[in-house]
Amino acid sequence: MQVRNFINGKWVGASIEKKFVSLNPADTRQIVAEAPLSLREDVDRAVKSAREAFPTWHSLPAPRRGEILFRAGELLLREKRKLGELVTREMGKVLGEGLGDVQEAIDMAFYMAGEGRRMQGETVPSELPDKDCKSLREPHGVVALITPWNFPTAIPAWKICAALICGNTVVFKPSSDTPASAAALVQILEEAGVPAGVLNMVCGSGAEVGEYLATHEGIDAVSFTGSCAAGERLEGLLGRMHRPLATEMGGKNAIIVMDDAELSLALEGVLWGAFGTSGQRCTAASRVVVHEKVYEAFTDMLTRAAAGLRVGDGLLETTDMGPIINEQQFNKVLEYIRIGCDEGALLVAGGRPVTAGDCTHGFFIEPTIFANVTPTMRIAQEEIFGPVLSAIRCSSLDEAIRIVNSVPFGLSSAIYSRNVNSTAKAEHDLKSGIVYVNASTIGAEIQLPFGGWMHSGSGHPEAGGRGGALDFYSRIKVVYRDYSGRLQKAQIDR
Ligand code: UN1
Repeated sequence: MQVRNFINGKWVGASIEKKFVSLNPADTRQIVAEAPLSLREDVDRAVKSAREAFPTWHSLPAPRRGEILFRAGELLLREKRKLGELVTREMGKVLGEGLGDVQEAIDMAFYMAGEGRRMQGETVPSELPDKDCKSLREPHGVVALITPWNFPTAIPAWKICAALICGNTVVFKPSSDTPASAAALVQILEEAGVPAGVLNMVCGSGAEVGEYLATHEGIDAVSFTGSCAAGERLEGLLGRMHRPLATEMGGKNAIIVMDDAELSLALEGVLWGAFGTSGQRCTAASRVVVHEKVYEAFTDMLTRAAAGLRVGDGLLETTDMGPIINEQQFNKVLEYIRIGCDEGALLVAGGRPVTAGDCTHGFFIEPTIFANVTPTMRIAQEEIFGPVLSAIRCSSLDEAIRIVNSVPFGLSSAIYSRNVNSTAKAEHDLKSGIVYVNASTIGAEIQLPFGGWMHSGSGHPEAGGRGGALDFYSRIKVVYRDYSGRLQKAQIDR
């Protein structure tokens, strides 16, 4: 597939002929797409096109913008199978998850379409007579959206749908690992009737075009999901420019398993959290903190179950876990497995690349579990973003919560327990943007805000719900209307 940039309603090449390739991580002999390696001039063109389209898009009533998103939802639904297969071929996650990725985009399109008829501000009473007080939502203008490869349809859709319904125009830079999935989403929005210039896409490297786009003078707000290093750099740069920025970065999510947990349920949850998407979710569980009374039994159960997971091409029905996205991540995960061994953790499952049979040409790693991990080891503190789980022992709920909270990240956490008081305490004391009770750390739904605390994000949650995406993609204007015909002084005339 040949991917092109999408600027001012046209699919165009970059200003130079240079391309990069997107490979199937399950079989790197297969090229999924070639995409343009854009230059700064291409970003300039995309920003200009978005700026010019802004006034008309802004003045289109939000319910009408919603109708376009609704059509996009219908088209995504129609193309779900094809798009899901593309996600699996390009990113590697198993087909069920590839389809789930598209389902999140469908849900978001329909949800944001409905927001076009709500888009609430507030109306409150004034302390003075003959005076109205209200707040309105206004778009920022042109927003830059920079997205990762792990949810190649869902995360771009979260951002694009929310930005558009609020009346912004968009310049979108997808991950270089997943340009084909990104282009397929943009094509659907084009077909749904998003006018020329309202949504633009520029492919290329983060270093060359990502930062240039985020700091471009024609951009009014930026949303970034990706690595901590890149996100923190943007936080520094954009902070100085007073430019609104939402960052969604790393995680070191943990699941607590108490001695009164239903262990078979916890087992399924931990496996799904740790090895779903090959551990390549910001919300993946990379630590399990287990009460000492069930520690041996539970880690044995986990070890046996992990060894039974079938690794392979995500398009095959027999596959439980797909590959790692690319060689760099593959080497990083293997490096962390070496670090875990060197730190003295006990490798009880996996730990090696999978190269046999159909896996010869892909980036496959066995589902890996370390036991006897202590909370301060690097494998228990740093984000790995792969199928590596650390099992840590604890002797009480308080200790478990302390361990979970001992990392600089705070995206998602979970507790398995049948004691209502324990789960209530965990819900209250766990320091993360999302807490799951008797459910895994993954599976956030789009109608609520999604975002992390501390190093996981800048505290502007995205996705949906009040306090989520609408608050980020719009800015508030407060209007006081005095119809008394005389000077009234707030706080004084009372
Ligand atoms: C991410 O990994 O960045 O909660 C997003 C989940 C998904 C979204 C994950 N709905 O796992």
